[in-house]
Amino acid sequence: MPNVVVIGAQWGDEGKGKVVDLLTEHAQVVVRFQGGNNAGHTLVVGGQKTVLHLIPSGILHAGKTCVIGNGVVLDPAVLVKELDALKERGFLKDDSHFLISDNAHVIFPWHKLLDTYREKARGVSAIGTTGRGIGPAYEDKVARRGIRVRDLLNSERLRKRIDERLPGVRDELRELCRAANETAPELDAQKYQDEFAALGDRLRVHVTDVSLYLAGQVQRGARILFEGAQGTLLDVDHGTYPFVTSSNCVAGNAAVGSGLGPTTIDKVMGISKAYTTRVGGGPFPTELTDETGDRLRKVGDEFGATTGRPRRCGWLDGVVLRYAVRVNGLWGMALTKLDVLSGLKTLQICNAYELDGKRITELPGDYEDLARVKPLYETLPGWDDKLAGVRTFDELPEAAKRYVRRVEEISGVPVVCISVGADRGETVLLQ
Ligand code: 2SA
Ligand code: GDP
Ligand code: MG
Repeated sequence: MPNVVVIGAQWGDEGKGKVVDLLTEHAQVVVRFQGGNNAGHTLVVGGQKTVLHLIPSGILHAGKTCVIGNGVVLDPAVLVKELDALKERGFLKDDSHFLISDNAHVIFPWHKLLDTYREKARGVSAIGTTGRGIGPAYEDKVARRGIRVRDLLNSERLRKRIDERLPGVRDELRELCRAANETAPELDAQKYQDEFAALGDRLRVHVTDVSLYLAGQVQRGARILFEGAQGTLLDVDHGTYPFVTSSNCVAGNAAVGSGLGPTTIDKVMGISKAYTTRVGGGPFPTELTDETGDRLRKVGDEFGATTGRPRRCGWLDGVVLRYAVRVNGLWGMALTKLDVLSGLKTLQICNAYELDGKRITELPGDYEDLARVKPLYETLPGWDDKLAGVRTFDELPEAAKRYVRRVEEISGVPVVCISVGADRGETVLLQ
């Protein structure tokens, strides 16, 4: 296997965790390069479920190195909890198999407060964030006032950074709380210093120059797997702005967020569900607010892996997939949750939109236009057979084969993997 980037081709939760876990067998290093613990990546192995928020989805494989790149925003308390839980279960025996970039930015409690109060202030136009402080932490990074993992390793420097940042945070929180008729929470610099310096001490053994480490691995011929979080349509540049997350989720950021050059990347694999989901606000042309949508949510167990929020569900959107192919340079697609469609008499795939009476086949750039489009569907026959036991393409019912082939035609890339259940083994490999 060459160096592969795994990217969500929709609005996240496509099953990236499952696919990365599966592909880790053929890699030596797995890297998260953007996002933070807004992500919820679910792995099921032998019926046992693991939900990861920060640690790369290769962690269940002994002997592989999992890496958090500079592009991630890191909540150290969440990370320590995740590490402890995995160690308790017997994973991560060797500390040198988990590395954190010294340049990754840190999420502090005030980022979460700002996230929550800003969402409240937005009222009906709230983004529907996960409340994990992701946006405010990335803002601080870009504003050149962020606090990085390297700062946690020196308590005095950490205090200096906290003292520099807190006055501005206090002002903004006071404003937000005044508007919400609430009392602004107290922010205690000493407490933050003590708490985060202790977390820094705990993580110190894992912290390193990740760019340098990865370059050495590439030189040695190790295969690197890059694990995207969220999805293409949540990308801050290429997604349905402003209803997006605050990082670049597309494949190009795998290089920036890990400190490797783009020439390191050989292939980009997109992950798409056999239908579509979205959590949070923003346009979603193929959304189903009827009983079919409810059925997809129930059968697909579509609830947020981080917040538990019900996910919005709808038909597969081919316009979105073609867009994801373009902006990520996808080589192939893994099609997940095909089993969830079993039992539906007919299936719909959107292949174009109607906007102001005109048929369009590309995603409109303006989210308000996207909110107005009417999806144009083609109808395909469904199938009744349960798919969980299927392991080869030939074993699929004819209607399911036809559905997969149509996805390939519409998206323009081959379906290289089909997932028919949450478990690692419930997979059909086509290439
Ligand atoms: P944020 O918190 O600032 O990144 O939120 C901004 C938007 O990005 C969406 N977002 C997500 N969408 C799908 N899945 C995500 N991870 C969790 C999961 C979500 C959950 O795996 O299920 O548990 O609710 C994720 N993270 C961010 C978010 O909904 C906003 O629309
Ligand atoms: P990620 O964020 O892209 O890693 O995806 P999530 O873990 O948030 O959501 C995907 C959900 O679908 C998880 O609960 C997975 O266990 C589950 N899942 C993944 N692939 C399949 C599949 O092929 N069939 C079914 N039924 N569930 C799946
Ligand atoms: Mg998820």
